[in-house]
Amino acid sequence: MKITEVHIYSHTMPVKNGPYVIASSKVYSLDTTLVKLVTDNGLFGWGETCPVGPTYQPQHSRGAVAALEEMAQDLIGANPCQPLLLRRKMDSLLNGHRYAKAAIDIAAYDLMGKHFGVRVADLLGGAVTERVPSYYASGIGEPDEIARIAEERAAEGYPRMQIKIGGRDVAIDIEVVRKVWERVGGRMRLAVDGNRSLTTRDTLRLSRECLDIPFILEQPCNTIEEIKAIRGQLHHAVFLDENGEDLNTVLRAVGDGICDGFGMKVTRIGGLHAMATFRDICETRSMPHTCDDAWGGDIIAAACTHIGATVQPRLCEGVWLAQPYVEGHYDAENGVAIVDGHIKLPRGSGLGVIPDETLFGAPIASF
Ligand code: 0XW
Ligand code: MG
Repeated sequence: MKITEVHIYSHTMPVKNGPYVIASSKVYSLDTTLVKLVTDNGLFGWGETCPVGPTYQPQHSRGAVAALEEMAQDLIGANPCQPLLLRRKMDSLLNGHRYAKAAIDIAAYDLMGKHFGVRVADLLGGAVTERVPSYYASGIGEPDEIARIAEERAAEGYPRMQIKIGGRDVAIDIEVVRKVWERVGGRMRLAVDGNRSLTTRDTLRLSRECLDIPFILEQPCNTIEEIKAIRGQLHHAVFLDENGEDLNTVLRAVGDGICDGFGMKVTRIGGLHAMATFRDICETRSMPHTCDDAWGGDIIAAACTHIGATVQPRLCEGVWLAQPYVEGHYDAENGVAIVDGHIKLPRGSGLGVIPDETLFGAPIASF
């Protein structure tokens, strides 16, 4: 099987009940980039990448389009059933830009699954569950409001909630965490995510003043060095998210004992092929982790769910989807959704999602 056509689409997704506010971004609408690969046997596969605005990570939507345009012509003729060789080919065409390469990688997995008549989760090693746990990310808000949201999500069946903090007096963040714990303590596992915004001083205070509350502290400070400096004084387990930029950084963090787990993004690490390697590194060292992306529609949602379904349940911190913040689906029948805090693994071959491409308009570039 050979790639004969590459089409790139851009699609705007307004944030439902927006803006979505985290310490590093405030977003009202996101531009997602979709890729359709067509092969010589008449199959097609879809990929997607959608940074949550330009300041969450050093990635942005127009960067994704430019990187894909840089590589696309030279991907004609490549075999999508060889994701390792495809990655090496992309690395020979463009340095870095894993988040753009991820869209090609995801489309290749979709194609491979369709070609062999199996689900992407099978290609990634096999699903251990048909119902993947999700988690809810709150956005930054006032203590009573976030506690109310937590109560609702616990009642819905979410096993975990991520409380966003940062960008203000840490005393308010401490109050948020306390109020959430008072309302839902024990009913949901909690993560407290600073999205790189806290000083080491405020991180230490938060951990010290919430000594009695069991949460994991996600990406509190901007750099690995800051986190490393205070790690020994913290009372909470620490997960890296934004700092987990590539497999080499993951190896460093695991090897040096810098963290206790990861919030991981499929596109940041380079796609499903790299994500499977990440999952196996984490399993080797019993490191819990999420399988998320920063944002995206049904294609990203399906990719995250397929890899999430292959993670050992004791290490699976959940699959986050933007779906609660997005109106509608690309695929009206098989769209990926969170129900009772969990996500059903799509049934069809490949990703199991076939987008209605009329939603995306004409491709912005075709090769
Ligand atoms: C909650 N997320 C998975 C989605 C947002 O884009 C940010 C991210 C995180 O954990 O930082
Ligand atoms: Mg995070």
